[in-house]
Amino acid sequence: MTAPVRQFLKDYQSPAFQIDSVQLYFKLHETETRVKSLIQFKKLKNEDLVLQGENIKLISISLNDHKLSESEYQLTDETLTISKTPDQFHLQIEVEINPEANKSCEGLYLSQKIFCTQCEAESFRKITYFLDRPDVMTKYTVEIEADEKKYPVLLSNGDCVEKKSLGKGLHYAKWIDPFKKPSYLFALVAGDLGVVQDTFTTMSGKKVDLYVYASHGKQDRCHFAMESLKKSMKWDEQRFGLEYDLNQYMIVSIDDFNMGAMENKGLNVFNSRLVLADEKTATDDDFHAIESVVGHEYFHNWTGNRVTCRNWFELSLKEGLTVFRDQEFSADMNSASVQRISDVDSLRSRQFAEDSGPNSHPVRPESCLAVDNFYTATIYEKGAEVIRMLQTIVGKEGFRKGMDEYFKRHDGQAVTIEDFAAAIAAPNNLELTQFKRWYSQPGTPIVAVTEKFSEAGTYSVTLTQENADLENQKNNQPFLIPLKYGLIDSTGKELQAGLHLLKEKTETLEFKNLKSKPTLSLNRSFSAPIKLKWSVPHEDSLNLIKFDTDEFNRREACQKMVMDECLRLINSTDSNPTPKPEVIEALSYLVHDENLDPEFKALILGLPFDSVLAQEVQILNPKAIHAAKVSIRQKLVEKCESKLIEIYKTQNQISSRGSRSLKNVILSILCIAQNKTGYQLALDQYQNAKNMTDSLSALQFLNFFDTEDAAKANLDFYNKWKSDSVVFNKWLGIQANAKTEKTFENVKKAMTVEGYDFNSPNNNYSLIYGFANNLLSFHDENQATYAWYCEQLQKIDERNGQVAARLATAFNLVQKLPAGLKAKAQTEIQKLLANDKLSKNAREILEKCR
Ligand code: HT7
Ligand code: ZN
Repeated sequence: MTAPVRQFLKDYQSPAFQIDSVQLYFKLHETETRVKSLIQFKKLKNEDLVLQGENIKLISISLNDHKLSESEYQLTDETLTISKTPDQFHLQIEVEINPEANKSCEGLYLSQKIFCTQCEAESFRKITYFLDRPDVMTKYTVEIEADEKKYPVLLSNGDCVEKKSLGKGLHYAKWIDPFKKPSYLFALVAGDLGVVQDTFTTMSGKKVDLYVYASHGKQDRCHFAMESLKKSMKWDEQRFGLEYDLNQYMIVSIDDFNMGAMENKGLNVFNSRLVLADEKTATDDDFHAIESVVGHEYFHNWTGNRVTCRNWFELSLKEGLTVFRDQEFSADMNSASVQRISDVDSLRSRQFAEDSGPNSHPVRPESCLAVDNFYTATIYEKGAEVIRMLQTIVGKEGFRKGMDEYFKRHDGQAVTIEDFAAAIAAPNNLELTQFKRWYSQPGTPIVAVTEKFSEAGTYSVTLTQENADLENQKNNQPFLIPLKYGLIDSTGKELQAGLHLLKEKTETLEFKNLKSKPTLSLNRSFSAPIKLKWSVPHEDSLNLIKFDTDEFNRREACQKMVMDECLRLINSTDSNPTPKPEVIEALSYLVHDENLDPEFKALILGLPFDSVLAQEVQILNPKAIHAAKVSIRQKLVEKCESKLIEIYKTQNQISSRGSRSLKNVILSILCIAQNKTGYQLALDQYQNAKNMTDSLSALQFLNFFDTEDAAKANLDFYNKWKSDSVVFNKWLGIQANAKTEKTFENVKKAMTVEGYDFNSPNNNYSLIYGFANNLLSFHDENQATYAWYCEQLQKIDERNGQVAARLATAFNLVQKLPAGLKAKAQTEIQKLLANDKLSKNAREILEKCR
């Protein structure tokens, strides 16, 4: 195998050829699909024509109708080169591919007897030879021929202009996409599918036909996705003035998919877990995720499809912006503060973790081995935060003007992050040189906060960007940090609120004529993705917890207080450290607060995720992390057991998302604390559950008890759902996340049960990757967890490098492991790297972890 080549952003060259149009003809067959293409080229630079192609068999190639002999082109494993071409010409290429043998979920493959494609980022080249790069955009005509019985539904991008029977059991469909697009947005689906249909009338009065396809019998679970689609279409018109441009929009649900979903023009392909939902099979969180991802893929139609990326280093141009748009959509459809809290929780647990480990990279990376490794929390979530900061700086209206300018300048083009920033800046007269460091400098900025109050009534706050290094010109220059803030007095009255743009390494803000030291609420709504280094006096925390008008910071004050307490317990040399009474007192105050919205109350009572705590310790000790959380829960239950049970019972009478959320947080508190009533309530909840939210939560909390009834519930759930691919994954997730002595054994057993498919990315993510994220069970010096994990990773890598690379990220925290575990992990990583067949995807991640 040839060593993978590192690609660099700085080496970008514009394409040497343009493609004026492409016609594709697919003769679908499970093992011998034929693809004929007719491609019209125009030469732009005096260079060879180099087409990309991988794992495809070339049958024939002609240039301007002249069949080329082998001496007239050069073929390698990855390219087809024609040295001398006319200025304008057409190529006809025929290739053969084997979808059934393709287990990578890239290119053209079969998922449960459905032909489907996944071309982003560089997998169109697994379908035919092409200029497979996002800055080559062209118009596609697609003809499909297939067995009429096995594949009655034949879909591609754009509009269906012809459908007919060909006789001999075959049929045919022709699709034309009137919009130019890059090859990564090409899609084809063929199968025996059920459908739910609806329409949407756009703001200019055009009727659009909407379809959600899924395997037969699952149509009833497609309605929520359809409603989400209609809401997304309306929202994009209202918020950004963006209207849908084709006559139809299709979503297809597929079981075998490497990621969440794909925004192919007019023909989205979705992982079934993000389409199929009804109360019986989907949790409230699933419904929320479906609404958000349906929105995300829909919003790509403008941010990604109409205006795309010049090359993959610019991926955040479309992903950061589209995540920002889907977050804003979800905030408008639900509670805005709850949405912001969840988005930041996810950012902290995924992106901050990534950014503090060996695979940290800037939002616009400068090099890579595998383009697929760009699909990270940094590109998506930090990218969205950068856009959000721009909106905070110019205001919602200014941002809308900038977006209008962006589409005016770049519709139909493949552009860069620089182009986007320039479009936002123009109508707002902004100078963005310093701001753009957010795109080029990796890492989470740390801002240290010190406060002073003088007798003369002046309150001053000094803010210092700790990782800014004025000597080092490269990656440590001060950021432009938009900080929303407020000052409140001891009665909770808001004295001032504003936005400060922190530009220098150190700045001091002064507020005069104050009667007493105010409480500072800083980085309200998480206006900048930073860490604050700040020891907040307990009275200030309480003041914020009780009175902050910014709901995000109200919850943040509580999280910070609990986080500091967890860290104190984790780092304590005491063998059985006890939580401070004032922390338990504050939590108890919140438990008793009758005025809190239930969903918000559930969030404010939540403890920081393990992965967030892990970022703050020098040496990872999952047992201490777990013990700290358990002890806080136990003390809280000791203090207010009856109130907790009362809240559970009251909320259990109400059928709403917020009530379920609060009741299940209360149940988890009781169960983690080994409370007997909690156990009984969890059993009752499991047995009487009317929806998946309740039954799954109960099952999860029963795992805290090693009882026969808990085991019975686990088996019952498995038996009920083993043939339902979406729900079966939830069961796998429960096995993986359990915090018991038997978790590792149970995970290994789960791989052998009926229903487990080692080729299914979802099964592997839920069980194997899920287990790696269970810090307590995975990082266990008494078990051979790493050897087992790497064995699975290696086997998966042979078929699917993308899934293997995701699994490899579990070792991002290897440097934090205690010596014994670190040595074990590194031995296993070295073994993987010694295999020269290891995919470049997994290699790139693991090389940084060793
Ligand atoms: N734009 C989509 C990316 C995607 C993808 C990338 C690599 C391999 C498989 C993939 N499936 C989907 C997803 C999105 O952000 O909308
Ligand atoms: Zn996306």
